[in-house]
Amino acid sequence: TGNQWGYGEEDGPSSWYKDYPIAEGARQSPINIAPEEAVYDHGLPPISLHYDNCTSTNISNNGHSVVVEFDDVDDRSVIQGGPLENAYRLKQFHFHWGGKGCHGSEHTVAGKTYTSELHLVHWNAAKYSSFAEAAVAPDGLAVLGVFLEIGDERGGLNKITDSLYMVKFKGTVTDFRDFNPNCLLPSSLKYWTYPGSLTTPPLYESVTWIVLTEPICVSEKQVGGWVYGWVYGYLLSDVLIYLLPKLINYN
Ligand code: GRE
Ligand code: ZN
Repeated sequence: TGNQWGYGEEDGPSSWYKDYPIAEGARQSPINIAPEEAVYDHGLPPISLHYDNCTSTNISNNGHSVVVEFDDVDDRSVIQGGPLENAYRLKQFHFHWGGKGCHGSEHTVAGKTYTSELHLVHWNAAKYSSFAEAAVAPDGLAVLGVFLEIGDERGGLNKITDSLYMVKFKGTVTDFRDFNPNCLLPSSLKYWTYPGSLTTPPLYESVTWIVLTEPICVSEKQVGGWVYGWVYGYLLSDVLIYLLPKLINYN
């Protein structure tokens, strides 16, 4: 089966261990976060984010998600503080979302799923020389997780949804400049943190998870256009079918 993983009945998470035995490892993500069981650590500093306005480069459809990539040749866009020993560089962000009537978050909080989950992926460039090298190291990656729930429109998300028609097909890429992910963050940076893994194959156990406790709101209309063809956060076909009224003309 090689790299033919997915989220269907045959190729979904419960069969990933066949090609990726680490799926049965000891620090796999996602997890259910039990706030009552979380221990408050007074020694943990706040999370500090420095995102530059000019490091985003492109948006693409990799067949599993929509990904926005960043120029990571220097420390212009970084996360630091919290459990991290040094600054980690922003490499990309992507979303996990659901289908009609299904929630798409990967982490759950006291058993609750959210509509969608944003992952901002950073790597430890102070210690490793490339993203690929960091991705296999226990302290290589730091992923900031943000829950999305339905509520008021989130202006910052429109620049992304307005670009989805350009990446309708798996493997398509288009320019995406001057996007500052600050516009996708809640006002509070209170977080839960734990050592975990990538949530998709190759499932490397290299991620320090920093999951924000406060979700952001997005409107039904903003997220509604994303769901067709996707179930439980999983792309079923190679085609991202995008049906927001304002984009119907493009399809
Ligand atoms: C993913 O593919 O969903 C992923 C990454 C990197 C870090 C975390 C994560 O590609 O969930
Ligand atoms: Zn992810």
